[in-house]
Amino acid sequence: MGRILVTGACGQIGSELVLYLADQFGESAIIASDIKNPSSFIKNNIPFFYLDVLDFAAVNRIVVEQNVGTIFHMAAILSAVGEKNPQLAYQINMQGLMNVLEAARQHHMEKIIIPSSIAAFGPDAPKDKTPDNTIMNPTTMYGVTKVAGEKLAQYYHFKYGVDARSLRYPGIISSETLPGGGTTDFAVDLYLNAIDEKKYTCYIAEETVLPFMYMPDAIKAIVDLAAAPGEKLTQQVYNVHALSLAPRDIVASIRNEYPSFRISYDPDFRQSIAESWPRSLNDSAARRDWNWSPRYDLHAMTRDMLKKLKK
Ligand code: VAH
Repeated sequence: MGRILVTGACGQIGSELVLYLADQFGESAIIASDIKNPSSFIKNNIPFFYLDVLDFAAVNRIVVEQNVGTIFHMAAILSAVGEKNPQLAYQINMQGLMNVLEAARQHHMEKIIIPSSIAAFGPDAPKDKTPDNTIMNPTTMYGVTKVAGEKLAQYYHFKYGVDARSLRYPGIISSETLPGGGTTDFAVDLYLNAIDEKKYTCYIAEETVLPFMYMPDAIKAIVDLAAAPGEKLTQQVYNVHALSLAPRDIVASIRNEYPSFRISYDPDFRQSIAESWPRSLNDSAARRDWNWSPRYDLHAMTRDMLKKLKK
């Protein structure tokens, strides 16, 4: 069994995924990599390498020299930052993925896990219980790279037999690492400002419903998809769903512990991105094929978030 490489390991999901994988498989089985300072992994004795996923030679070198069998490819530019620099987002999200898939092909790696996103859907997809397979006309460069990335991974699977697996994440809420420039970052900002007893101006309208997932469930989903026996998988890309929440739902939940939490709403360019996405996803295939099911409801998430952020 080869070692597990996580790209984008300093990101919101990557940083918690690395710690979870090290706990499951042992620190020496994991290689964390990113282009940012890896402070937490050094403390946890997890091997860290500087890795720019645009550098194909560097990706190949780390795969060969470190005996990598599985890659969790978390390095990407997210939706809001991507709209500020669409060309960079395309370059990193597409060429980075191509480099990882090519390394998997050339070195016959065991599997590649690639997070996709609800951003792969556009305004003309069904808004509620969006199916795995439907109209996909994303209106952000990030969404374009997610749809294209899903198709590229499927090509590498059918043409070369690469075991590439994807799940479409909703907005992720977490306490350990700040989100990296997504449209859904406001959800984490709400908790942080409540803890600091600061008034928060939310850039998404209070009634705008989006799919969300608490980080422990997001980690469970990607690790369970990776661990699923290949013969159980009937598709390569899976919707996963947990919570459908509007800002006002999260605020109400926070006010159970912080009744004086003050909020105002001032939608910006990210409002139109949010409105182009589904409100909920049909994840029946993930539940059927690899037993997906979330554990956290809104109140359990809020209690755990506030407890962790207070530390
Ligand atoms: C973003 N957090 O906002 C990411 C995610 C569904 C949203 O892909 O871009």
